[in-house]
Amino acid sequence: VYTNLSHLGVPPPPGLLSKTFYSPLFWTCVRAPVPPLSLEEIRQRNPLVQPGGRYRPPDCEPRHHTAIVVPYRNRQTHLRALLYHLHPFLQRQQIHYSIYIVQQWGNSTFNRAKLLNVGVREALRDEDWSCIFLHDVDLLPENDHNTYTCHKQFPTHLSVAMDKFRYRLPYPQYFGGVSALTPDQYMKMNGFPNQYWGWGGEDDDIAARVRLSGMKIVRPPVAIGHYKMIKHKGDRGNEQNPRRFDLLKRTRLNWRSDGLNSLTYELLSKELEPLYTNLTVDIGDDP
Ligand code: UD2
Ligand code: MN
Repeated sequence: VYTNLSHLGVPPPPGLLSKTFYSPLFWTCVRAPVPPLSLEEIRQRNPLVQPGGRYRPPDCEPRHHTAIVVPYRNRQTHLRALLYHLHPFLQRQQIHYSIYIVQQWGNSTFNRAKLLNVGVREALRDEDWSCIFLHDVDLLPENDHNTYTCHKQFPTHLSVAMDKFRYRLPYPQYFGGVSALTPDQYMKMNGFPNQYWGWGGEDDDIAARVRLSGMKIVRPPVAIGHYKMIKHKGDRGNEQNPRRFDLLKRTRLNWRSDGLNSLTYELLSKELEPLYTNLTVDIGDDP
């Protein structure tokens, strides 16, 4: 059912359907990219969030237990925007959750997938999470119907419609941005690759692992999986990885030996900050 919301001054999503008639679910809200608030002000707005960025609905027994794992280095304003939006969003969904920021220590080349492996392993030390979300720091969910829960059988890709890609899936196997797995699904595919240093490729490798381990990717409807990506330039220390195409040719050979079962790192600190659990980790460098 498509509704005309133009009388409310709600703009239609670009590039989708007609200019005047569209589902109200397309945009239940539009995220302001960066909130003008400090971490302390965000904390005050979320009085029920416990140290470590943990929350449990006070008035019911939650059916979902979700760890949010964010690969991170030097993105302070994006982190504030994420926390500002995500905490109220998850509380409205009545989820028992915790937010983990996995911070790569030092100046070595950034390695998103390895940081995600570390985050999953450390999160599972804390709790028996029923679902793990892998979440870019710069993506803000725009539709409350996009529930942060897992599919029983298959890994989920959530960020199917981003403003960055004009609210469309850029290509069918695309798995970047925000995804979710149960611990069982994660183990079944031997986690994520550890060998992708620098930008790119690791998301396609993860998508390939899903298929190679006998699973498939499920997605919410385009109307639901709406995200804003905060505009940014490439980071220093995360330059395009020229080896990504060669690595991707070998996923089929490598996925069983490179991943969760070959993961090594040193956890330098774990702090329960008011709005998130901060894991600072030495994951080594591009050999
Ligand atoms: C795309 C994918 C992303 C990943 C990446 C390739 C989207 C929306 N996302 O993101 O999932 O596959 O391509 O590696 O298409 N980060 C830091 N500090 C850094 C560098 C990276 O915190 O110095 C983290 C942060 O959480 C960021 C994520 O890594 O969101 C991905 O890096 P990006 O945002 O620079 O890459 P982008 O937007 O092309
Ligand atoms: Mn980004």
